[in-house]
Amino acid sequence: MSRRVSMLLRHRPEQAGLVLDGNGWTPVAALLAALGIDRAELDAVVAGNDKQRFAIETGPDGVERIRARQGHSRRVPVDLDLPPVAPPATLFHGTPATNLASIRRAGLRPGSRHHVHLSADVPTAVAVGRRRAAEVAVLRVAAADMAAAGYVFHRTDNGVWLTAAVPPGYLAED
Ligand code: HQG
Repeated sequence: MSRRVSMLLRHRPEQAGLVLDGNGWTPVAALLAALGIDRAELDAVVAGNDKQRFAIETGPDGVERIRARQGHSRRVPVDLDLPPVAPPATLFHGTPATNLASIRRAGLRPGSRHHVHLSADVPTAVAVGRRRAAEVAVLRVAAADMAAAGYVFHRTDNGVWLTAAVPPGYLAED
């Protein structure tokens, strides 16, 4: 059920006839109807999600709404409206070792998402890379240097760091 919610709120809302607003929100009631579950079941999915991927709040119109905190596909035109945040000196990115040659050439690219996703610590970066391969490389990103050069960073409420792209010159391999 959690995967299905991710799919609808981040990648393919139209699959269930959902419409996301410009900031990624959709009414809780619409999602419940699309999934055919009740509110208690949705609350359990949201609360039990290992990365706290979903946020529920009451919108300005008094209607309860839900969105994914990050990870939307580029094909879904969502602006999370997160403020710029000064990053720590170093952030981390875990990736399959087979991607390294390409990353050395091109830097980190957002691929099918809106942003490159960065981790605050090495264990988290390793876990992100492990989703895709057993042999993981962890890259160090000179985030404060990037920020000093004008690159913008955001941090989602669940601690994922986002930036548009990372040029090769700001990357180092452990
Ligand atoms: C790689 C999960 C070759 C990049 C995680 C990654 C994260 C390049 C893959 C979130 C490259 C894209 C995002 C280049 C980047 N050449 N490969 N130039 N630039 N790559 O899934 O960071 O569970 O879009 O290293 O925890 O793995 O969904 O990005 O391997 O927060 O909530 O291209 O997804 O969160 O893959 O993961 P992804 P990601 P959720």
